[in-house]
Amino acid sequence: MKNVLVIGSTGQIGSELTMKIRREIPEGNVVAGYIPGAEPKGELLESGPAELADVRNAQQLADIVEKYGIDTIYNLAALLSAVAEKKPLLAWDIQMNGLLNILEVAREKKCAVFTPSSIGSFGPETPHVGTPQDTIQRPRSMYGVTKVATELLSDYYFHKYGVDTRSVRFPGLISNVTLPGGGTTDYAVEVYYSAVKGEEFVCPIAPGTYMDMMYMPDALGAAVHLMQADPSRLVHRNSFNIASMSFEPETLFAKIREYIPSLKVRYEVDPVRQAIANSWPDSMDDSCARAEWDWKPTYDIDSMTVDMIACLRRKLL
Ligand code: AKB
Repeated sequence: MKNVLVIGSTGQIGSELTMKIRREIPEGNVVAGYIPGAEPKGELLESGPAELADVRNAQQLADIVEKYGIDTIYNLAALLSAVAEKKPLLAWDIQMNGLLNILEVAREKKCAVFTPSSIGSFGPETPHVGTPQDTIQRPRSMYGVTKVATELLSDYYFHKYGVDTRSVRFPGLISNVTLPGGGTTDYAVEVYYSAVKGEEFVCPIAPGTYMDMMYMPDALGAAVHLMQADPSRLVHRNSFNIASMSFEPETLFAKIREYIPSLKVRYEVDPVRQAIANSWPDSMDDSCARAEWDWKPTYDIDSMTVDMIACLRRKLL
């Protein structure tokens, strides 16, 4: 991995992943791909090249890969679960037609491709506790449908054409740099902002709803580490369960109150998000990722909370 294209570089994951790869591979070209209206700014813009990279424009992608000699593509273009339910055709266009364009460019130019999957690739019939690596995947949301299809299409390009596709199923990601938008797990980010700003938090997810969550530094580590893993050890490719913590909303709120006792929360459950959350795993079994490429998270709910609050206090106050 030397010359890298990050598609969706200004999003929640992309904004931090692009900077991490630039720091780790200073001799490479790490291109920040963006779409109009989501242009990179500040350090992201100044620390390396940036190019318009709309996944629906195959020629644009091929030109970037050619221009920079790209060997690895991180494809982070996606509508998250709640917004994909409102715009299912657009979600399909970005997530599936976009992926096909990327995989075709990768086949022709011999690039490796990372396209994240998600806990959203599971559905109501999936075993919810200790969700196995290989199990029933029958999601009922458009987001989930595109994530299962992403896994299958990525494996297809590996088996049929030898394209080096790899992926993880991300839990809800908690971060303090760029806000997520339109996800089911967003509450677990937003509550930290409310807590630090001293505002009441209105929670769209009901008490008692367990979901897998992860702190962004662990998620970024997984995305980089998997693409550098020894391919001869990989039994699976698209996609690996990865896990670090699983909690219900009230557990997170109690943890934040250990540091900010004044946090006020009111529940106003959003039926769309709640139905999606109910269909997702409570906790995934990530033993295959641990065995095949030594996956190991570093943060738990306590260390994440300490770091989130410290970072947001510096950013917001
Ligand atoms: C979402 O909530 O849609 C995402 C996800 C878990 O994939 N954060």
